[in-house]
Order: sequence, then structure tokens, then C-alpha cells
Amino acid sequence: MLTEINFDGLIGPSHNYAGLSPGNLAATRNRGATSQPRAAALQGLAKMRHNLRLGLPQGIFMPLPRPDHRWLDSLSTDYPAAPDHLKAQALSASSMWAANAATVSPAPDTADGRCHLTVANLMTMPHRSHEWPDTLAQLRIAFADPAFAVHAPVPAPFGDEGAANHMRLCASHDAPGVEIFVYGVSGGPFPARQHREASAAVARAHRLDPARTLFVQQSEAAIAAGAFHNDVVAVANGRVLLAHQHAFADAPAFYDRLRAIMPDVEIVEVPADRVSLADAIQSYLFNAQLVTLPGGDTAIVLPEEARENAAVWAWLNDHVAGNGPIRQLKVVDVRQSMANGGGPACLRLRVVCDPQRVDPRFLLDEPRIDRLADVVERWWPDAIGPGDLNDAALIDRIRHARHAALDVMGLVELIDR
Ligand code: SUG
Repeated sequence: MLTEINFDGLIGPSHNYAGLSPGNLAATRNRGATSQPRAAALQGLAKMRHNLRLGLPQGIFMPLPRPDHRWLDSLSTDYPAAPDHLKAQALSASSMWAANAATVSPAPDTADGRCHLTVANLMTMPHRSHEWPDTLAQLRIAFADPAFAVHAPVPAPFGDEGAANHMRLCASHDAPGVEIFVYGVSGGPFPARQHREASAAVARAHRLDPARTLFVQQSEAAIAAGAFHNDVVAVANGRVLLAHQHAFADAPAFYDRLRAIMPDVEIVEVPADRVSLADAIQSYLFNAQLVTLPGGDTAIVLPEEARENAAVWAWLNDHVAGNGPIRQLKVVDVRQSMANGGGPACLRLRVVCDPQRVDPRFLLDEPRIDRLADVVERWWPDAIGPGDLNDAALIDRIRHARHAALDVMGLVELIDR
């Protein structure tokens, strides 16, 4: 029985605003602000609880060891000796954005009938380039069952940022879908993080049917406006594709190819004269979770910022009133993550699979969320300011906090990673 599980990254105890991602306007704007790791993690857990209560299966990935001493060691330094920029890069809690952990192709799409996952190399941003070994270790535990095939990353120099640049449309989860890989070529002043060659390699590794696989270029204007991942300007679920008018370099050609494979696809394009690219990126309208509720309705789980943006909220309400495919609007507060450019969709990795095949320690129910929330309340730092990176007591606390969370989830084998 295949179902979609959303695995959210637990926001780690080192969450801070170091402004490490050029092209990510929120992260750049908040550089140097004081973060609230405890509040951040509780917001993330509240979102998981919210979605669980909608009747949606919920999973979790645990924070990675931070600072990443192995990475610093590979750079022939250690945390106390490292220059400030390396300290910040080693400490980043960026693995919370699980949409960048891996690309996932569910079993009905693959030639061998297994669910394939390729961990993303995240090589474009230094602070994210060292996530993959620990993410891979976690994926290999969570998806150890032979129903899954977990792949090592695509090698450099081909940048891969995982599911944030990948969409799947399907009639139902157990039917073959259409997989869409969105890559960037140029982004004005900002880097295009997803390279076409990386997407093609992932599609080959996953043994996808070329007739049901599309490679689509993201528009340069979208990247230049701050859409550093496709999931900031487009989202798909079931037969519904919701996209901004300027999301793709050649939207009409893409839509034609898509309709040829899937004639009943429902493409909802948000026109720029209703919602500008700037409003889409500021509000994260598209960085929403488009989900099918147990009753069959399509709902969209949006950040508070989308409700606060008048143009975006008006468009959404007109869509619902006009009987569009999205029937329900749900709003969650993930402001701490949003301030680093990560909305509801960034925080989760979708895996369509049989939940029985997943290591149950990565699956959540409300009592397990309660237990994690207790650990967060007790251990997560209240605040991290720009001057705190040299505070040895804080660094110690970050380590203990993660260990306490791994302990309560029964995942102590990850401690040494
Ligand atoms: O890669 N922010 C992340 C946000 C990722 C959002 N993910 C998706 N769109 N799927 C990024 O830019 C900021 C970290 C800092 O500046 O400290 C950061 O890495």
C-alpha cells in the first residue's frame, strides 16, 4: 500500500542567521540577526503535528552533527582554530531543509520496482556541501529495506539540490508518474544550483522511463529574483501543477510536453499581474505543501507570510472561490526557518512508499512529537547571535542537545556520525 510520507528535518540546535546563501534573499537580509533555535524547532514540530492531524503520515530526519568536525578535519583545521567563515559553515543547521536531502523516485516509476533515493551533493554552497555524508548515513538506516535503493551523490562539478528541483505528477501514488527535473543554466547575479547533467544522472540511476521524464529549464528571471530552487516558484501534487507564470524558461513548450504525457493534468498558472515574482518569493506562496487529504480534497499548507501578503492571499481565496483544484488553505508558522529562506515545502522530503518498509524510528505519532518537544524545550539554545560562534559552552550545548534528541528517538547509532 503506497502512501506519501513527508519527512521533515528537525530544526537543529545550531540554527542561526549567518547569511551563507547568496541568491537566497531572506537569508541575506537576516544576516547577523539573532536566531531562536528552540522556538524554531518547536515551530517545525508544530507543523509536523498540524499535518499529522490532517491525517497525513509524518516522518522525521534528525539534525546532523554540528559543528561538522570531520569536515573541518578534512580542511586541516578544527573548530577553535578555524576562521569565522568556516566556523559558520561548519555550524549551519541547513539540513533542516529536507527537500534538499535527496531526490526520490517512487517504485511505480522505476524499472526495478524499487523506490530510489539519491542523496544531493549540495555542492554550490560551502555550508551545505558537507551535509551529504551524514544525510546518506541517515537515509541508509531509514530506508534499509530492499524496497528502497539509496544512491551516493552525483559527483562534482555537477550541482544537485535534490527534491527542491524535482516534481512528480501522477493519477494515484501506485501508478507510474511523470517526473519533472528542473535545472538552472544562469541566474543573473546568482548561481544556478541545479545542473542539468546532475538531474540526468539521477534519472538514469533511478532507472526512470525516458518517455515519462522531463527536463525543464528554470527561468533566469526566477533565479535572479531570488528563486534559488524551483520549489520557490512551483509545486506539484497528484494531477495538479501550481506554478508562477515566470517559473520556467519556456513554459508553453513544457506544458505541451506535459499534456502529451498526461492529458488530464491540471496546470494552475499564477499570472504575474496578480502575484509578482517578488511577492511570490517574499510570501513563499509556492513553497507550500500541496497535499491530498484523506477525504480526497487537495489542500495547500502555506506559511503565515502568504496570508500576510495581500496579493497572494487574494489570489488564493479567488482560486478557492472559483472552484479551482485547490480546495482548502491551511496556514502554519515556520517564521524562524522562513527567515533563512526555508518554507513549509523546504522543510520536508516526500517519499511515496509503503510505511511498513521504513525504519519506524523515523516515523512520528503525537506521543513521539511530545517527547521530542520536551527534549527541545530542555536542551535547544534559546538564542544564537552573531558573536556566539566562539562560545565554547554553546558549542557544547549544541552537541548535547542533538544527542538527547537521538537518544529519545532510539537513534543513538547516529551519535558518532
Ligand atoms: O539552501 N538556506 C537554505 C534554504 C533552503 C530552502 N530549501 C528549498 N527551497 N527547498 C539554502 O539557501 C541559509 C543558511 C544561512 O545563511 O545560514 C540557507 O542555507
